[in-house]
Amino acid sequence: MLRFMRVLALAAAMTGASTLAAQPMELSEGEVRRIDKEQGKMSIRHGPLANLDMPAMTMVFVVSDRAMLDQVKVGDKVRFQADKIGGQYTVTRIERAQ
Ligand SMILES: [Cu+2]
Repeated sequence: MLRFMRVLALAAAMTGASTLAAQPMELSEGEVRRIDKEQGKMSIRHGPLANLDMPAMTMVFVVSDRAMLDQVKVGDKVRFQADKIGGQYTVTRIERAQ
């Protein structure tokens, strides 16, 4: 019985770990269309965003860190992560696609 419980616990731990790993690290594809340094925003043409349940479109995001606005240029293909923070769609991570 004890051994059975251990196997169950291990299985639960492994399932939980793989679910966690699959979600937050996933980056979405996009292309920078506009950068507004005064407002701290950028417009991105993006593919489907699974975590926000959003289809592909071009839209404006705020950025969680204004330094991001200097890390990319208009026309750059990017990989990014976005989340809804305080009711605003926010880029929380962005990198230029290689
Ligand atoms: Cu969108």
